[in-house]
Amino acid sequence: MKIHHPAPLLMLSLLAALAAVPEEALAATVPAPAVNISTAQQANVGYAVASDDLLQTHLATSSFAGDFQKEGANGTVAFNNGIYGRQGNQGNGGESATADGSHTATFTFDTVGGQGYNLSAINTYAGWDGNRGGQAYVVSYATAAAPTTFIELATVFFNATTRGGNTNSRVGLTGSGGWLATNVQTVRFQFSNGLDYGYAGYRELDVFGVAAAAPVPEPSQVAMLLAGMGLLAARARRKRVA
Ligand SMILES: [Ca+2]
Ligand SMILES: [Ca+2]
Repeated sequence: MKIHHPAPLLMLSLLAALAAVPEEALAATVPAPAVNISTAQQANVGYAVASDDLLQTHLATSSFAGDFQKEGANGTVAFNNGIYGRQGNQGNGGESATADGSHTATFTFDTVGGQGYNLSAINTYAGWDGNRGGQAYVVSYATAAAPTTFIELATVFFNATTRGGNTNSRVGLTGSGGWLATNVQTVRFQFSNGLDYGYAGYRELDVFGVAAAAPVPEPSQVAMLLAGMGLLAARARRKRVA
């Protein structure tokens, strides 16, 4: 007596069912990061900046391209020293990293935990004694799994219009309904041209987040697969009975 064994047929059916899933549905499981960008500016009053963000607590290395010390500004140290700095004359050692389209700042976090960091927010600040307080940059990140592949997170262009006295600006990036980015090992700022008065005087870059946990299978994907197998098995049973 020939025993009918449905297992190979089941597997083929399952593969066919998976292949039939529309491409849009598969793409939807890996959404592109949606970023909310907020901007603010104020005259003659600085901002409170953080000293406990990832660029101060979990930075391993940083690298820079460009002259960040125009007009005597103190340069790249200003990005992550937890200091906003005083109002008034920003040159001659004042708290600023001057930057425009020929400037890049790259920050790589430590590898404690081995999975990178999940970012919750990035806040950036610029200020000058008039008119260099805007911000323009593209911020990208690379993950722990692909540390040399940069993914663009957001393009910022905030031509702060406060004129007269001291210009101060704040730009805030947050994730729309979740993390800003996950498993991040490196964050890169590529500063842009186009602001009035050319370069801007950046006062601080605050990057917030927590160490990422080891990856686990997506529960929804496992559930879908099990449900699909159950359906096919039930169909096979009905066919055998008929
Ligand atoms: Ca600073
Ligand atoms: Ca900081």
